[in-house]
Amino acid sequence: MKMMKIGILAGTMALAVFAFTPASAEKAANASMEFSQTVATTTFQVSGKCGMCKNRIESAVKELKGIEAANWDVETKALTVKYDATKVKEADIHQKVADAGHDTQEAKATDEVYNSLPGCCKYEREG
Ligand SMILES: [Cu+2]
Repeated sequence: MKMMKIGILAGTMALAVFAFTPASAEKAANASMEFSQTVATTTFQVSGKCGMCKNRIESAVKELKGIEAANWDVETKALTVKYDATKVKEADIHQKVADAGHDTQEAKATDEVYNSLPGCCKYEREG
């Protein structure tokens, strides 16, 4: 008798899960639609010199949450980042780049980090 009760209970629970699945799937779809609408793009200048700088800058930025794409141009020194504005702020991206050793207009690398860069990466600093 006890076993039968458990069987019925399990059956009811399975039915309940099944019944709620379509609704939550719809919720998830709505959530991902909202997600795609929050993607922002920013471009700003980042000091650097070579391909090693490019790797360092881009990998640092990609360590942040919510980054969709990051590309730094060696010639123009322009960093373009596609990011989810609900997960990461533009100021965080500047800070992350500075923490990796590269100055931006809004965040400066510490002398310690700058000095630890390989010789080929030591860009001219303002001031
Ligand atoms: Cu470099």
